[in-house]
Amino acid sequence: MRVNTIDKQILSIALALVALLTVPILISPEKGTAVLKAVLDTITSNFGPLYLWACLGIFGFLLWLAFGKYGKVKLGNGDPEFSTFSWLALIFTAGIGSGIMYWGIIEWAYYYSSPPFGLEPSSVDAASFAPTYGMFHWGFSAWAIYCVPSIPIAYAVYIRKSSSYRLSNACRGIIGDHADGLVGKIIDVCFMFGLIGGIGTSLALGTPLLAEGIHHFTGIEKTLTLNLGIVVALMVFFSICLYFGLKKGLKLLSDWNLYLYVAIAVFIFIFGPTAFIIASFTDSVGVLFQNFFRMSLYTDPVGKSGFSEAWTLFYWGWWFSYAPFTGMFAARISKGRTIKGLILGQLLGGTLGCWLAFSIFGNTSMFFEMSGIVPIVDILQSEGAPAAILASLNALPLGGIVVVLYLLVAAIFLATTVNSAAYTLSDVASKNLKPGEEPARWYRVFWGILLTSISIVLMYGDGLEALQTLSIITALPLVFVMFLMIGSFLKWIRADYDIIMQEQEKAERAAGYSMPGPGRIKKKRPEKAPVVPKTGFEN
Ligand code: NM2
Repeated sequence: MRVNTIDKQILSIALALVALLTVPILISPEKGTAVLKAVLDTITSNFGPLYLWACLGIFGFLLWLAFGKYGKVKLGNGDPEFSTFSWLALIFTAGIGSGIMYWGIIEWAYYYSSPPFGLEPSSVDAASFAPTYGMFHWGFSAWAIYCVPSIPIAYAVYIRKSSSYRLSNACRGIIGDHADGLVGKIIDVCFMFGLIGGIGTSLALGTPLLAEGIHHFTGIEKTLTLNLGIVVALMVFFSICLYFGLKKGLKLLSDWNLYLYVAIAVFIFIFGPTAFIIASFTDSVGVLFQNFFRMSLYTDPVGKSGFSEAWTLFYWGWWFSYAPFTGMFAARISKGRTIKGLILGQLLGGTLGCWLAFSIFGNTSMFFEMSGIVPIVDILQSEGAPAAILASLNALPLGGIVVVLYLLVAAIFLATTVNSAAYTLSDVASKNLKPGEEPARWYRVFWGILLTSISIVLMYGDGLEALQTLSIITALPLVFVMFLMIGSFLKWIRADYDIIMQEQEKAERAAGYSMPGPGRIKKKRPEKAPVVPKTGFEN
């Protein structure tokens, strides 16, 4: 067993934090959840607005960056490694797990029955905000949270020529050599803590959905044992993949999963309530743009409905918890793209992918409720979200097949996300790895098991509330780390900008054509341009 590459310091701090979160629930689910709830209340009452400002601020910052002079900076020489389409697909599948299969269908129903802004439950106004809020929580400002870490990380690696994709390394502009010391370790632990919380949330939501499916087809009771069985089955699957490093197989699986996801969406769009989907989507876009700032900064300080804490803070926490992980991944696959391309690609591509789910799946389910075909809200309140999700799908033409495929996509989304998270965690909690060397196999499997075990504890606790708590808690340190990364990046780019542009222009002149990739710099065509350069947009 290879143990000399394990970073014991990082590992023990991360394990201690995990224990702090889970042991109280294990000892006493009620008291444990109450302790977490108390921590949550402290965070939301003191830092709630910070999460909202951070998300909006990050979104504004990215727009400024993309459309300002720094947007032209190319991260690394040469053409992008992947076509824009594959690049977007990779970013989407890394950052989106089974969560979208869950919330995409049912989120509207929560907002419809308990709407924001003091609206009447189940009213027409509530119905216009219901699908809009889902699109907001999975829209462009949310994707801004995902996108922001990718820029300093890519900058550190491709321009500052560092070999590490770690978060601590991307903060080096501000913290200097402390990145290699205790401060760096603390930052990396924050990253791990966040990812554990984010993945725990995805697993603890995805598992009951799969359990509902199994119950639906086999009649097996939905007990904790069934949930455990599913998590263990997933664990065995991850362990095999992680142990054998089945990267190619996993990539293929996740590609096909995305195609299947799109195919189901297209099927529902055509054979479902097409006119309603289009009308409701159109309405929601209008409502969202009209109310974007209202929704972004809604705290309800007097009414104290708790809407923002239960939803927007939960979501921003969840996005923040995942963001450094997806940022690291996006940085790895974005060499050769401009900052503008990286930003617009992630904001637009990611939003489009999520809106596809919310507008097609969510509006279909909403249509069934509104036209009295399936009482979705009643099912949600009496039997829970997974039952309401399956009831929506079942009401479609070929409902049985749609349910099976849907659950398959959810399971694979979950599996591929947990798998790569376990891989990344084992990498960050290692040291002295030679370039190209991978963490020990058993260590990868260990992280996979740890992640899944946490979700078991969470399911044992107090359901949705515990999850909402976990993501918000684990995200808090990351909000500060993100600011550190942005500061570091700005310091670097201010210092490097003139030299980068000179070199970029030199390279362009030598190549004799304008830069390829999204957001390419529009330059006059060279007089003679016999060969059309590859742009990366071909497929
Ligand atoms: N986010 C995108 O399960 C999932 O879809 C993971 C969830 C952070 C809301 C990501």
